[in-house]
Amino acid sequence: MSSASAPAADPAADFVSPDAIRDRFAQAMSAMYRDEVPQYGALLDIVADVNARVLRAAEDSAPMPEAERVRLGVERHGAIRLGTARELGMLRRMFATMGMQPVGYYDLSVAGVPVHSTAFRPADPDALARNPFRIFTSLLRLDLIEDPGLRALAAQRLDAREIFTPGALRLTEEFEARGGFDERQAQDFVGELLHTFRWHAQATVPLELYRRLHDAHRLVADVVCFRGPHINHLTPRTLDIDAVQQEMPRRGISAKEIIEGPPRRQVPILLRQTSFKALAEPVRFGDGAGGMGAHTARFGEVEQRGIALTPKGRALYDELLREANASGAQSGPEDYEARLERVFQAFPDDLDAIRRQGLGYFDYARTAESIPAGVDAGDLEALMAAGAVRARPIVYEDFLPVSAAGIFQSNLGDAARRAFQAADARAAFERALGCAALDEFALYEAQQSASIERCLRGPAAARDEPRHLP
Ligand code: OOG
Ligand code: NI
Repeated sequence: MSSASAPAADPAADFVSPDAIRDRFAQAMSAMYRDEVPQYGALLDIVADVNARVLRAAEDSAPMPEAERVRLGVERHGAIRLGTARELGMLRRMFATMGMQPVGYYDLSVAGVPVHSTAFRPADPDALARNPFRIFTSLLRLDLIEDPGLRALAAQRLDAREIFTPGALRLTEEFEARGGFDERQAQDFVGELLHTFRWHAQATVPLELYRRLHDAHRLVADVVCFRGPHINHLTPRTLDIDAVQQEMPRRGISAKEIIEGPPRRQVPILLRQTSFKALAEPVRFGDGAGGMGAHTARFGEVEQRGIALTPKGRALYDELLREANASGAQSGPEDYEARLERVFQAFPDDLDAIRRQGLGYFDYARTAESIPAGVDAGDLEALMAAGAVRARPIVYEDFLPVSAAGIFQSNLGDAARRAFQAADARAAFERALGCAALDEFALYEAQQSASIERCLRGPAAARDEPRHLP
């Protein structure tokens, strides 16, 4: 306690900012995964080359601002799968120390995968600009394992494990008590948390149980049979995913045939992703000198991000993707790409049309101190027309795991009952989380509204940098 005469020390002054901790954690995860999965390193090299080429080509016409270049260089997302409600609740508290909050709820059971998920990521634009590191985090749904005996065995295994180190648990409590980490604590915390996401070449179960769990679903085995939720991929962001796709086989990486998501366009929307196949890795089974086997979990992925869509834009996107997937599911990759491009002609492909039709989110800023005479300073469209305000697309910061799987099963029986069950599952997920997941649309909407407010209210934006489309 400080005495009445001494000025109270401001503990916040010594705290490392959550953005800085997240940045270090992201880079530590990337270094660890590069060590563990050499092909990830090869993919990073390809992405760095392709991005450098795209940036060079745009240098004269639309150079990317320095801050965005830096963000691009460190930008990754990863994915993990947890086993219990306690693990999810605890991880939410740990990610909070790094400014990562749960955004969105994804029900993957509609794609036949027994998990539901959220994305831990920074929520505000400044934090995203610093380092947008995201971890797609799934929770296994044991209730979807049909065999009650197997379900009980799995639950027992999961309840018996501890995926966090004592140090990580203690530091999280200290963070919550004091409201921040000092330099030493921040460093220790990153080191401790890293252990949770390591690969374990030793399974915690005998091969026979692994096989039974694997038969129920391979993700069940992936979660239940190991000491912790190994990171299963880390994904860099590219400015030209088609170029990366072509380059992968040239450097000995066998990519999957189709890029998931929307087709190549002038104005990228949402998210396009491609990956290379998961590796079969040697695993020792049993509690001691058990037998050798293999487990396939870890892979590589790359993505290109585009503009965030409004609910109206997203509905159009979903409808078009469904249409492209429905017609002739049997045809080959070339046919699919051609069909996708044809179907997506119904989605406007210039920024102004997307904006005017309310399909995407934009960040608005004034471009000049003064407004030309005769222009209504309270009319956004008039300001736009007069060149006094500009609109830049807001980048999509979230995920498309279900539509990426190309699966839309609207015919699974009684729709009302399914909707009810889905609501139940979400409530259980959020109880485990310890809070509601933020609504991604509300975040983009808030950013857009705040920017409009600033334009109508007042002084010019400090800068008007040319903006690279994501
Ligand atoms: C889900 C991964 C989802 C993405 O990019 O959509 C994801 C998982 O398999 O754990 O990372
Ligand atoms: Ni991914």
